[in-house]
Amino acid sequence: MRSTSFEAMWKDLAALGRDPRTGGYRRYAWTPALRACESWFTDEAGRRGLTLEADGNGNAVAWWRPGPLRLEGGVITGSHLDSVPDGGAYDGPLGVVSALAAVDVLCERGVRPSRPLGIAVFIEEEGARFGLSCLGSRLMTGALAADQANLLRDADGTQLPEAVAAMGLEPRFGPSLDLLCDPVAFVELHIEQGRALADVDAPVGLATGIWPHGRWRFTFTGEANHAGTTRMADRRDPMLTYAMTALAANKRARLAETGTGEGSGARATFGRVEVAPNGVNAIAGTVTAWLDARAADETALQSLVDDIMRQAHDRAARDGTTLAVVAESVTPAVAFDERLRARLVRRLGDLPMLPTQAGHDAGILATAGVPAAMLFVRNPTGVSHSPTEYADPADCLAGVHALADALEELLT
Ligand code: HGY
Ligand code: MN
Ligand code: MN
Repeated sequence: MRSTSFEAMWKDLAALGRDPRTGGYRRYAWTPALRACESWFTDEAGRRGLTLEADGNGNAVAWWRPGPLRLEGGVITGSHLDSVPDGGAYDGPLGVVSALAAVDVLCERGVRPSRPLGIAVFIEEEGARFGLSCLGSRLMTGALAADQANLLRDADGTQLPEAVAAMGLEPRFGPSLDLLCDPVAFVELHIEQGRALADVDAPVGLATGIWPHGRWRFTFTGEANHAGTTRMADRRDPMLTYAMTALAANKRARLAETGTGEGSGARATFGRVEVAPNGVNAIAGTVTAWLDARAADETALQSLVDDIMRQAHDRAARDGTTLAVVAESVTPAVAFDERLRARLVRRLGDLPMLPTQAGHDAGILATAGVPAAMLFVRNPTGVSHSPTEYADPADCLAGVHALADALEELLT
C-alpha cells in the first residue's frame, strides 16, 4: 500500500467534526458532523468499488467482493466514526481508515479472497449523545430492543427517532445481524487506550478480552435555597452528597487497584454532572451525575458499584438529601475467541496480548456469538478520549499491514 493511501484518507477525515477551540472531535450520532464522516466513508468505499449496504439502525457495511463470491460467511472488519465530547482523532476512525487501507494492501498483493470482506461502521459506539454505548451494534445484535431505543433522549431532550428523522433518515430500529451475512470472523483494529504496548515497545498487540463495565445515573435531590441567607445547619445540599460520593468512588476504586493478583483492578469515574438550577448564588436542588465503573471481573464490578451506592445512600441520610440510582447500561465481560486469536498468532507471530478496560463493538458482536478479535496499535502516551490522543504514523502503518495479514489469513 502506498502510505499516501492511509495518509491521504487520514488527512481528509481529520478535518471533519473537529472543534477548532479545543482541537477535539464532536462527531455525535445523527448530527451533521458525523454525517460528514459517513459521507467520507461512502466516497472512499466507492473509490474502491466496494458495495455499500446499511441497516435501519444507522450502521453501514462496505463489501469487497472481487469476483463471483458467495454472499454468506464473510469476514468483517471496521470500527466506529463517532466520538466522545472533545475526543481524539484515533478512537474509532483508526480502525475504519486502516480497514480501507488494508483492502488497498490486499489488492496490491493480488490477493484473491475466497469469501467476501465487509468494512463495518457502527453508529453511536461512544454513546456520547444518547447515553448508551455501542448503541448501533446492540441494536444490530438484538442486545437492545427497538422500543427501548425509541425512548432514549439526548441532553436536549430530543428523542432518538426525532434525531434520526432530523437527518432525513427513516428510523427502522431492530435486529440486523443479517447485514453482516453470517460472518466467520470480526477483526477490529483500534488504538490502544492505555500504555501496555508502549511499555513493552511493541507497535501492535492482540486483545484477550474486555473488562465488564457500565454506566449508572445518580440523582441526588435536596432543597434549592439561597446561598447567602440559608444557614449551613439548615441546608439539604445535594452537591455535598454528590461530592462525597465522587470521593468515595475514587477511593474505593484505588483500593481495588492496589489489590493483589492478575485479575485485580477497578475504575470509577464521575465525568458528567448536571446541576439544577445551576446558579452561583443558589444551593442546588438536584445534582445528576453519571458513574462509569469498570472492574476485572463481574463480581468485582458488582461489589464496587454496591459499595459506592451504599456510601452514597449513607451520606444522603446524613445530608438530608435523597438518592435514586439507575443502571443505564451494563456490559458483561468479554473473552475474545481463542481459536481465532491463535490463528492470527500463527500468521502474525507472537504479538503482545492484553485485556482492555474500554468497551468496543467487537465485544458486542462477540457476545452475540460472532468470533471476534481486536488488534491494538501503540498509543505512546496512553491518553484517549482527549484531543491529545495520538499514534505514530509508522505504528499506524504497522497496524494496517498487521490487519491486512490477518484478513489475508482469514479470506484465503
Ligand atoms: O468508553 C469506552 O469504553 C469506549 O471507548 N467506548
Ligand atoms: Mn472510545
Ligand atoms: Mn472506540
